[in-house]
Amino acid sequence: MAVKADKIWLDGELVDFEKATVHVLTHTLHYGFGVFEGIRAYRRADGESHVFRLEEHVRRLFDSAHIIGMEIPFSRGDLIEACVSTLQANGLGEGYLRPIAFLGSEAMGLGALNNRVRVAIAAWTWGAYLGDEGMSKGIRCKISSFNRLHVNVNLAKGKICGQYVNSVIAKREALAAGYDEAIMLDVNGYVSECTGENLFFVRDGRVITAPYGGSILGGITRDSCLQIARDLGVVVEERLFTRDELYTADEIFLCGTAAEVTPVREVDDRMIGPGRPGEVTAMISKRFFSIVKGDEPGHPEWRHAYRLPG
Ligand code: PPE
Repeated sequence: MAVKADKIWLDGELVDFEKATVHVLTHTLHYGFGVFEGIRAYRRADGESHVFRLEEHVRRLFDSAHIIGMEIPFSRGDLIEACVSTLQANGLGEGYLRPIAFLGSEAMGLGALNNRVRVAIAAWTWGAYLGDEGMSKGIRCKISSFNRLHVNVNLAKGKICGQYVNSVIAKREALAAGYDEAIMLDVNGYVSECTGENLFFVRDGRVITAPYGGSILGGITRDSCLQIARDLGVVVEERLFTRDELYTADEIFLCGTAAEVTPVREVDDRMIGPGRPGEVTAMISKRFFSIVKGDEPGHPEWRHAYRLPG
């Protein structure tokens, strides 16, 4: 994903894109001690722009920082405002926001207790994360040879920079083998999530996903899909399951801020259902997109409206 924008918010002010640079001795570049978020803004059918579940994303950023013992030198309110200002400064009525909190370059070495905590927020336009064709026809997944790390190794409820090495190697392995995405098992062999998405499957009309308490990121889109499924009267289960349940699923879909709701048509070269997006997936996806982009009146609490200047 090539990124270009006019302005980036850095440590409290909007600076030119080219000037938002850091030193090569930035602590987080070496050790991964930092936290980040991915947030989408959408324009609805009536022209209203909104940031999807902005408060929850900013809350998770602060939770992630708290989990690793990092103190962000701004309030939640400051960063909510900063996210909106970044979209506005770039003239983006919709787009993707990437806030990140990281340690500065004052000292190297693991402790570096006095390094300054810095915060940046970038925004850019990001289309279908797993491709337009993947979105309409479904993607092909492979069970990764890499496990999701144990919950006492990865602090799974945090969106922590260094933890993403596990995701990146799994994603690269899957892409190199000709698949679109990797499905990761936990250390006990149960399905946890994908490299940057939570996973759901459907069997006999029920929607099943891994429990929040496992080695998964507590996805905000996951929570939205669970709520949408319940709104639609679909039975949902949060429970452990194994890869063979995926092979025999009627439908599978992935969800995340970047991936939105993306159907899966194949796992480990086995066709899922009839090999195209299923009915329940379509229902949930339709409702999701009509909340974020259409005119669905439900869940106004998920939308943080904003205006572009002028
Ligand atoms: N699991 C992981 C590991 C993950 O990174 C994400 C988001 C999710 C689940 C879904 O969470 P949520 O966005 O709250 O529904 N992944 C972000 C990073 C994508 C990237 O390539 O960078 C995202 O979707 O923004």
